[in-house]
Amino acid sequence: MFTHAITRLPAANFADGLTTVDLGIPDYPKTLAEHGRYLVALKELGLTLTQLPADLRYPDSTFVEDVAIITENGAILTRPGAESRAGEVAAMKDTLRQFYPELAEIVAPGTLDGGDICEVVPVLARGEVVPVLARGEVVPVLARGEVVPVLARGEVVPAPARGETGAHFFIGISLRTNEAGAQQLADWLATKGCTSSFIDIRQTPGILHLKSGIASIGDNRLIVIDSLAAHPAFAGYELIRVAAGEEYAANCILVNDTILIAAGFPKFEATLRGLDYKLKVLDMSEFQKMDGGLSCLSLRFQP
Ligand code: CIR
Repeated sequence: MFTHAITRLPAANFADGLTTVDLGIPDYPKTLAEHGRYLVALKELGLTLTQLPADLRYPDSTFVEDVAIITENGAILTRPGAESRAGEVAAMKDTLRQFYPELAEIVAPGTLDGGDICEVVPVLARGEVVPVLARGEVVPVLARGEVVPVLARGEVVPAPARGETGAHFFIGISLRTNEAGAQQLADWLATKGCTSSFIDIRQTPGILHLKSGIASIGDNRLIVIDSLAAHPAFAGYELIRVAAGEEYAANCILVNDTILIAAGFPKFEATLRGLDYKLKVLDMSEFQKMDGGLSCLSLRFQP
């Protein structure tokens, strides 16, 4: 359950940020309008927002996801892989300290962008009672990245051992996140009782970050683009494939009981509707022009 989110207003020079796509120059008023609707969506889902002011020094700074990772047991500041984004961490440090006085940091020579980090949403949260299921008497619970144990309905999901959350993280190694950064994060996660696996996307065409191509939506399901579907780390999950031509839609986010998806991807939307998910569909055209997606625009957490 998320109760808070940190966001940052797009700066007037948003169009001067980095991009690898050729979709035109973002329109600033339209960017602000799309961002505003994103904020409204988060508020409607019950989140309290901390909105950082726009910062003209950093045209990409609205993509706050890249500068910190927040887990159930603490937060860590990243060291962004793009030189032009390095200075974005300072403002996030000041903000996050209010929630997490002990902040860890990725240090040189490691680089890491939050867009490369995907936390697997467990099927059921710890302490929840296994519900009556339509499909049978048992439910698999994700623990440490594996589907164990199988609990009968009415049982309570076991509490983790001291210091453990049992959460699993996929860590993308990309043109932004190097092996040293990935290893630092994996080591830090291990101190929090979390597990991780590395997904090398350096040879995967068309995606900047790991989460440009996958998303975790709970229910033991992963959204995945075709070129990542065969990765052994994803075996054991039910894969929801994104149709060719709709790859951008893979970057969606589960916020409490609702999935936020980008507008304009009808096959993907129909797939999720067919699976009975509650959806909010948001126009993301201007952010797509700058390689940004729904996950990039906020850090969502429960302090
Ligand atoms: C960049 O290239 O860094 C930005 N223009 C886009 C960052 C998108 N962030 C994300 O996917 N987490």
